Amino acid sequence: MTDSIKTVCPYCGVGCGLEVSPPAQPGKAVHRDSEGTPIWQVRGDRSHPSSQGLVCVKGATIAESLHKDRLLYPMMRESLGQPFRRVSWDEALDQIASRIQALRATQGADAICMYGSGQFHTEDYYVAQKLMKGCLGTNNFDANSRLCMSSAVAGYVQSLGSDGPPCCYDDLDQTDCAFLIGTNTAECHPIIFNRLRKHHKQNHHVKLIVVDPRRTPTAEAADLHLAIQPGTDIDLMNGIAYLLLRWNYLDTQFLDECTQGFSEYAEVIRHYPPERVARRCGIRKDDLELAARHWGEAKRVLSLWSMGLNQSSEGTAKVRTLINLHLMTGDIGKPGAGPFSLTGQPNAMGGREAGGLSHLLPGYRFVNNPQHRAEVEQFWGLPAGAISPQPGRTAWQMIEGLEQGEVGLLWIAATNPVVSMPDVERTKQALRQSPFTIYQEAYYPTETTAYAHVLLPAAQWSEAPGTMTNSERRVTLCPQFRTPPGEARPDWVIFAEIGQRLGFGRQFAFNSAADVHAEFVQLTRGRPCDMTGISHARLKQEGPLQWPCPEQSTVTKDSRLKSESSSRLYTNLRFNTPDGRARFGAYHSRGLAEPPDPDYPFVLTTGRLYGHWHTQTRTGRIDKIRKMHPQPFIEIHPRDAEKLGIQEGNWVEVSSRRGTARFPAQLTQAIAPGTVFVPMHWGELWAEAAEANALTHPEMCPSSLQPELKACAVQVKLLTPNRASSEPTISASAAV
Ligand SMILES: Nc1nc2c(c(=O)[nH]1)N[C@H]1C(S)=C(S)[C@@H](COP(=O)(O)OP(=O)(O)OC[C@H]3O[C@@H](n4cnc5c(=O)[nH]c(N)nc54)[C@H](O)[C@@H]3O)O[C@H]1N2
Ligand SMILES: Nc1nc2c(c(=O)[nH]1)N[C@H]1C(S)=C(S)[C@@H](COP(=O)(O)OP(=O)(O)OC[C@H]3O[C@@H](n4cnc5c(=O)[nH]c(N)nc54)[C@H](O)[C@@H]3O)O[C@H]1N2
Ligand code: SF4
Ligand SMILES: [Mo]
Repeated sequence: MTDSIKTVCPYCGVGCGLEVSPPAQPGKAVHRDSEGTPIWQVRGDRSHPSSQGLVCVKGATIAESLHKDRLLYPMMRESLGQPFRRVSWDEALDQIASRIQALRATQGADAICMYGSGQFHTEDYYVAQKLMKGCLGTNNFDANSRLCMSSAVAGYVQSLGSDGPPCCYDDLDQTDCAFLIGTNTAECHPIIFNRLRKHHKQNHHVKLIVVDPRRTPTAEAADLHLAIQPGTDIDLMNGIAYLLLRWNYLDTQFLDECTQGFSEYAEVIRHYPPERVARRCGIRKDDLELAARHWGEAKRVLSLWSMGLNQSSEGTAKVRTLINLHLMTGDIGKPGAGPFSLTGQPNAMGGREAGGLSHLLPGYRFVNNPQHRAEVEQFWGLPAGAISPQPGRTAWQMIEGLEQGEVGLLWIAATNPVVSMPDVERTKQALRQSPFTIYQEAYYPTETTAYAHVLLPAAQWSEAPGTMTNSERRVTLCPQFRTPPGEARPDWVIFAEIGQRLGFGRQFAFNSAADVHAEFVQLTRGRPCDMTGISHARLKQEGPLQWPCPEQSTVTKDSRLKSESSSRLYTNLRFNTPDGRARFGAYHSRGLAEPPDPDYPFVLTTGRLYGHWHTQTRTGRIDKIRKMHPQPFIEIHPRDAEKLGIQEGNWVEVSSRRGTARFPAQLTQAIAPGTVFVPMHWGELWAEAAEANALTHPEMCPSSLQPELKACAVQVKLLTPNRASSEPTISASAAV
């Protein structure tokens, strides 16, 4: 088709290529959604190396949500609860700029916070960093990736010397043993899972191990499912390490030449004999031994993980313990092997590259490194000392800052914290105290709208050009192919407008997203994520490119040659540490931050469903997906249900020390007794009192500062009389 456009799916970190074409095609009926509105047609892009033409239901239906319930104009109000009034962009931006100036003068720049998102383009991230960390001089920029990837980042940095998943999707076809831990890949990264599943089915020697307290669709496909007790991952992995050591499956040459710290680790794993580990994890000793046997015997072990490891009060330790296993057996830096963190959001990777957490600077740099700060200050044309050496507030620390009156302005963009933050009641209470909240969003309303003083309409994916990097470090250009509705503007343009109003004309004189990108990649020169060879023009011409991609990297027609240079990291077995050796991390598990007790006897875990995306701002507006997952629910084991007198479909009330929610019960053997599961997708606009985060707590990993969204203690009781099942409702009246 001549007038089709290639782009990347704006949902998950798999980053599938999409090919879109306009609603009206010559000689064909106009393509419309179920309500009759003409919409773009979407299909998989066969030429995209990451997905080879495949898409899941979310990517396939994306066009149905883009035009619905959009935020069209800037709006403002003096205080929460009042109606918003429409204002011009000039009025809104002038107000914001003068608020910022006033706060800098009275409370200092650290009273200003921005909370962004892995759904930004890299260009948005970069301009936001420059504004906050460079020009304002506060590192108070964090993103929802803090709730998502920060343990993976910390684990990679501490073990391998640098962030960056070392693997690529071709490894899915080349592994002998796939070890999936804390990831429901089948529902959350479906196109990766399809590829792995195919390889597994076609090659009988290939083993698939899944570690998850729930028997998810991912676990259903496994040769071995280890249904461990929530939070016992470190015990399990140290137990596997114990057996690898005992059975002598070590790669001693790799250990000697490429690693450091094994003897301290060997001291720790001595305490993990199989009987003890099996008991702690709640699994059979035979199964534990089988897992270790599979790992030890495989020539190439590929591990995949996501939130089951990261969202934990010991997330970094979990990630490092997994990396330890790879270091013991030398399963890294070669095809089919390696510790592969699956990124959740479409551009969480780009955020890491552009400095999108409160301790990072662009180009995999750190704010607490004087040389890194000096390099960035110089490049931005700012005086020495312009960038603060202190890491800024993390997502949750911004909430605490509001509570303490230390935050005077919170700018939220491309995330819906009133649903997705832990302890959402406390989050709402803190937002009610916020002197000035700016919310930059594509849709209206969302749950967070009710807590904003200023609403800024953002142009979303398809309406503004930019780039995104997927889990395998592959950068795809997302061209603009639709007109933004109303007065919506690209996120980076809004940030640059504020920068200019604050007197940084030179720093924000960008004419296009391509300009922003060209400047950003200069800051990656010589860094692990070198992208100086990537530009909008080259991406347009050649298609997606993987980093590292330094400037001199030549255009080669032979894609195998091209991928050999960048598809895997550490192929020379030199890591990014000062001595080039990877580091073992030796940890005992500290267990859950809030273990169950007689008052709150169940462990609640939370997560995702195949069709819905997070807080439903898009997928809740798509009929097909609403029908697929019509309402929230709680999964409970039949044995627990029986004790509580709960039958299938009964309404139950779930309470933690922080809040309460209500769900119809789904009885299933797929969850272990003592554990219950609730999907995270239903905020107060989509169902009554069904918020997973009404229950969760913000206790975090001391290293990554990522909250433990995967486990809290709850009580469950039958609600009588039974409430009739209420249809999910959407109303704009989120109370403040
Ligand atoms: N359909 C869909 N796909 C998505 C998203 C979406 O909203 N919807 N969001 C994207 C994003 S941002 C992310 S971060 C990813 C998340 O992708 P995943 O991490 O795969 O998804 P989750 O459902 O959050 O959690 C994964 C699994 O962790 C398990 N788990 C809970 N506690 C533990 C534990 O202590 N140990 C272990 N080993 N496992 C545990 C849960 O039972 C759950 O099955 O998905 C991405 N893809
Ligand atoms: N209990 C529990 N809580 C969780 C999790 C969990 O597993 N359990 N997972 C956590 C994780 S991993 C994540 S990633 C978060 C996700 O949580 P959120 O980030 O809150 O979820 P989204 O619904 O994706 O919110 C993105 C928002 O950005 C808007 N948007 C889309 N495109 C654009 C754009 O281009 N510009 C602007 N300005 N706005 C745009 C969307 O309309 C939407 O409102 O949730 C976290 N919270
Ligand atoms: S797997 Fe992820 S990137 Fe691919 S189509 Fe589905 S949501 Fe989009
Ligand atoms: Mo995420």
